Amino acid sequence: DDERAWWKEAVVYQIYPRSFADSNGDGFGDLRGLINRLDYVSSLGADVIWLNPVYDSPQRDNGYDISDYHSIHDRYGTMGDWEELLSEIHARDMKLVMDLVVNHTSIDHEWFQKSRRGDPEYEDYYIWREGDGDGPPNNWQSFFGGSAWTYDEEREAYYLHLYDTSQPDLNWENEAVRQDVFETIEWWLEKGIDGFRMDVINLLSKADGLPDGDPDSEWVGSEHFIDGPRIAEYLDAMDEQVLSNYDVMTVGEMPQLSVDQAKTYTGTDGPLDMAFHFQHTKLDYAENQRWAVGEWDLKELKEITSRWQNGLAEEGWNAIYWENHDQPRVVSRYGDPVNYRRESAKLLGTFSLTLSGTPYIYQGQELGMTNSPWTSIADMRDVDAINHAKALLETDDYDEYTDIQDTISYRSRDNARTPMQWSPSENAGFTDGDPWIQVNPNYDEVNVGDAEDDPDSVLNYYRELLELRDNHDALVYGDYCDLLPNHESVYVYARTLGTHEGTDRLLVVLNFFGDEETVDVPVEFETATLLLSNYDRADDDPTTVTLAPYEARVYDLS
Ligand code: TEU
Repeated sequence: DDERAWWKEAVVYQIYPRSFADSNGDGFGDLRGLINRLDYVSSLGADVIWLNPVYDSPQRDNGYDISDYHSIHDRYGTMGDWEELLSEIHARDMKLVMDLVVNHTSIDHEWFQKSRRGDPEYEDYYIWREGDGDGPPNNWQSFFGGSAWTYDEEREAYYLHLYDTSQPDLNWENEAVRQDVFETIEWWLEKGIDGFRMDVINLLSKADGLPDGDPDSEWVGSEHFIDGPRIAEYLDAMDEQVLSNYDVMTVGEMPQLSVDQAKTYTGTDGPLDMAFHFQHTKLDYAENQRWAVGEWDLKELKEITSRWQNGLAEEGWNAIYWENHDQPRVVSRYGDPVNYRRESAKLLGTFSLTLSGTPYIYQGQELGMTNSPWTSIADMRDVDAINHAKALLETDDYDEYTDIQDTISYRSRDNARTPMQWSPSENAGFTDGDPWIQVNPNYDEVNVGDAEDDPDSVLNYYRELLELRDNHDALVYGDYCDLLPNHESVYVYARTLGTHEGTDRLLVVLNFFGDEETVDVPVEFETATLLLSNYDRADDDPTTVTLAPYEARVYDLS
């Protein structure tokens, strides 16, 4: 909707602290390293930093397994470092959004330790059930593979974990759990942060009786815990009791989110500002399977994008992204990392920065970082990829690791987690020690240092994109209209904003593949001027446009 708000005008830069910058040589990124690099983030033109979890954690799922919500994991630094980080971010006129992970905690959290011992105050903090005969209470699956239930010897019962076995789901039906979580949220807001990215926040409410799920669905059980029966009540209470007292932004991460649900969550009366959906991240699945890779189709991307752009035009707000710490690198998925790395990285960036919604850029995306050439599962660190590799080998379809190597390498979340590439020197300038995960060997070509010196770098193009968005309200508040929905390789859309001075209209023309393409655009654009292209272009007339491979152009008609 077109009501103004700072978080609608913002561009968010996501930082995965473990892989961003290591200041003390232990091979693990830290807060000091990040503080030292804040000028870089600010030079990009980013308004908000979303920081992945830095709370105390045994790091089984890289910090999404929290053992203490109120302290900083020691390898990241101290609370004092974090406070300095916040004030340095604010000093640069940027804002800080923290990750909120409250669907589950770590098994090391004090609440779980007390719960498993049957401490009366905490016994109902998690979802404990008796088994069904010799097996788990129901057929729900963990997102990381295998049953969503683990038997605990101490409590002599099963606990539910929709993610890793070390990530037990909190029991949101328990009022005490809700109040503890709300207090945690308030505690961080009082420290002065500017918002939250809420991990799997549409999974909090589980259906009564925890019934078996459809065994053929993509995630068995999900119809009983996605957008569950009490989710609106929980999130509305969180908003009323805490969030609404602060001028902060909130973005929900919501697996399997539909447009209708997004309107409820992010509309005027909804508890959140915006939400991440996943539909465009599944275009390269084969047969709806994450661990199978297929060809992707631009017409499907158009359908999905238009559905969300138009669906939330009046009510709700989009969060726009290609990459995050869970997604492989976008150039390796929807671009061409070999022949047109720069061009396709710029094209994909143009798409993200010219849509309606708040754009999110993941560290390294602005360099056109690519997937890593994994040669062995031993080099991988992601619990998700490692578990699924095991699970695939247990099926009858595959015999040995080489049969699944390509799929695991392509899909592993580790692709997003290789160290940020700062320079062509050893370990890409990320650390003086041994990095916790190997550096992508292309760092000698793809790195900040070289990109700074090159006017045609992906980095400098991203800077232009952010500036373009800053200068054109139509890119933030304008309507979206797909002008060429049936074309299989070129995407053309307009962003239009009526103001009292007149109409501000931008035209975005994107060739998503590696062949030259010629398209006609509507005659009203005859007089438009070219604002930006990822090729060196002088011609202004856009009525007939011949586009080079992965060419992107933005025209101004006002
Ligand atoms: O991820 C939740 C999740 O299931 C998706 O992001 C998933 O990875 C995606 O649908 C794949 O296409 C969140 C965090 O972002 C992730 O890092 C954590 O491992 C997970 O929750 C558990 O906290």
